[in-house]
Amino acid sequence: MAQMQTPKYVLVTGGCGFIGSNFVRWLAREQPTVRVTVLDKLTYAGNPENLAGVPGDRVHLVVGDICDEALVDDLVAHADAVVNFAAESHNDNAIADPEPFMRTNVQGTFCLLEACRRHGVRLHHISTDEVYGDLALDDPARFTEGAPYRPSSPYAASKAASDMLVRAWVRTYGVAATISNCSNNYGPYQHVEKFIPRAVTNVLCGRRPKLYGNGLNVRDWIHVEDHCAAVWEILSRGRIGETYLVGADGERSNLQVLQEILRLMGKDPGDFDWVRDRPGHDRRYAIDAGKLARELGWRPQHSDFSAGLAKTIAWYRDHESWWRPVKEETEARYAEAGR
Ligand code: NAD
Ligand code: TDX
Repeated sequence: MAQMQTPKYVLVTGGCGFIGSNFVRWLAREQPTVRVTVLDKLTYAGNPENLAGVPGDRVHLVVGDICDEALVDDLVAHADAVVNFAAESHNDNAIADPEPFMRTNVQGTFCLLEACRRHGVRLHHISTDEVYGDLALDDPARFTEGAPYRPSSPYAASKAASDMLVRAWVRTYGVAATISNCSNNYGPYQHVEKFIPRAVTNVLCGRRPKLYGNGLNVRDWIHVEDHCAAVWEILSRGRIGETYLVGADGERSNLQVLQEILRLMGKDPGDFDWVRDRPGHDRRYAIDAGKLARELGWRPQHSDFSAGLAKTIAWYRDHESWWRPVKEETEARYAEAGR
């Protein structure tokens, strides 16, 4: 059954994080009649400044936890759709302490599903390609919607668990939910703990970027704006109960990405440090987004990775006051882990 009704009141959880805040800004620009409530706990990864400039009549911020049953119940009751971006999202943090990942990613999704069930509200759940595990570097295959779940990290396992809950709530209770599993996003407002912003801001502060292991691990990069457009298409026109993979044919090794950053920033291609590998480091992710293209006509607009990267570097150069306050503590955490 197609979801034909365009939502007007959308609850965006995790809307002060990287992708959630890009989605709220995308909605304000592309769907100006939609009213948004953001529910965000403002963890280390959430920053209300990420919503600066979005007109106040379009977005309202509620600071709170997706595990808070009473709060979630009240907010869901007043929405006609929920998009769940709220999550603990960083693999290295999950390796150091998986507990918050189980709470927010698993318990929090359960709490949202129960509220959506009680109030008959549509849910779109944001997930990741990491639930499918990894592919060999020389494997011609890419992930499709039917690929088996084989998470290899605590973070991926928590996201896989949340997807399973969503599927079960659709089947058993008829909750009107969809899931999207996207590949690695890049763009403005990404926390400096993540690979691309970490490397760029390291160069900007005179530090050498760090490359894990042998640098040959492959990630499938997509610009965050393309992900946001895909989420809207699925939310407004996707088939209930379906999973859609989102990706932009952007496979590159970490070494290639880092050397492109160094080139664009006028540095020598060898100006980085090799550091010890991440335990359980997935080798390669690769997305086949054919279903999304065929069913909903979605196509990525930011197909020139170098151009997108150059704009992202310029954003970090122009927004030092945004990332500088958290840079030292982030690098101190990495130093403890030897990375
Ligand atoms: P992020 O860490 O930048 O943002 C997460 C946001 O959720 C923050 O604003 C944080 O304050 C909020 N949050 C955390 N716990 C919460 C809780 N208990 N209650 C309410 N709010 C809470 O993450 P991101 O990179 O924007 O990722 C968003 C979603 O997209 C996640 O579900 C992630 O798994 C998924 N995803 C991310 C990528 C990527 O490349 N970043 C790729 C695919 C999927
Ligand atoms: O300094 C670094 N050096 C490095 O080589 C960092 C921080 C990372 N890496 C490597 C590890 C990964 O192979 O770069 C790659 C990307 O690392 P992250 O930015 O930590 O992303 P990843 O672990 O691939 O997960 C991301 O994509 C899938 C998001 O953080 C997840 O939320 C999403 O689900």
